[in-house]
Amino acid sequence: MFLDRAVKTKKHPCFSKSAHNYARMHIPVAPVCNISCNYCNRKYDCVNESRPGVTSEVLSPEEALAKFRIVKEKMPELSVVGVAGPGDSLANFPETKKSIQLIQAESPDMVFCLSTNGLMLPEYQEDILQLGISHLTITINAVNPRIGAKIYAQVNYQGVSLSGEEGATLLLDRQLKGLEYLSARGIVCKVNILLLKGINDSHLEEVVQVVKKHGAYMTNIMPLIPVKGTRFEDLPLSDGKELNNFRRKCSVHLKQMYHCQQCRSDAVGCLGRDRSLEFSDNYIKEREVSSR
Ligand code: CLF
Ligand code: SF4
Repeated sequence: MFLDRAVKTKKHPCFSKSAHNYARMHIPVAPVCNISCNYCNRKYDCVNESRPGVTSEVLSPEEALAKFRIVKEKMPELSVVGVAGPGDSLANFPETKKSIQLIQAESPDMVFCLSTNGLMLPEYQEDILQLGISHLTITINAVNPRIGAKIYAQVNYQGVSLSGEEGATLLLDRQLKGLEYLSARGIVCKVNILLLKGINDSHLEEVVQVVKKHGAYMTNIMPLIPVKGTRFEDLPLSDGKELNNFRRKCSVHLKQMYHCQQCRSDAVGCLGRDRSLEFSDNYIKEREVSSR
């Protein structure tokens, strides 16, 4: 099993920089979210894995399968199918699961990948293993609930809404439990960390060290792109140099990602060569009309 994952990692452009000629496809089947991050505006895609200000279409599992067929036919280099929003993949688990099952039945050779805030990981960890998902991204911005309380306005779990340190403690506990459980069983886990200046910037190394202890394969420190109308809209920006300095500092502890594109939740193509618009619903409809 672990060998199989190593082979798949070589075909995953986010986890292996040398896999840059392979393409990934996001299926936007997960519109709902179960937490409230202070940098998020739910009019758009989940900022934890996406460029803010982008709104992606939402597809049903059957529509995702239909789109997959079109993309696969036109893009032989397609190797990864991922669910990265536009909300949280596990807050919409029935849709996420069904989409993966439908695509897997046709193309068992695909690498399947999920991105999540991690709140529901312990609930779904067995399903994740059984579904044959090999790669997982969890966003963990803090490993200290005092810092987490500044980042998460609300954590909604089993019908109860928690805030402050109580919410941040619950979220962290479940993120780390899921990370540890799945890493120990061979799932290749990346941890995304948003660099929030004045909030978690002096805490990044600690986050990296703790997630490493719980089995993370690599971390991806991402710049925050502030979104209007959110509590963090006025946080200072980080330039590329500062960001890479943080990454280099943390690389002493764990492998770092330097090539993240902060893609949309309906991204299609190789990293840096996005072709999502070409496969968007509107574009396909327009092409059908003009060919009549
Ligand atoms: Fe998508 Fe994320 Fe899987 Fe990649 S993206 S769910 S791990 S297949 Fe990749 Fe895009 Fe960066 Fe994400 S470049 S935002 S790290
Ligand atoms: Fe927004 Fe993503 Fe945070 Fe949910 S997890 S509140 S979608 S940034």
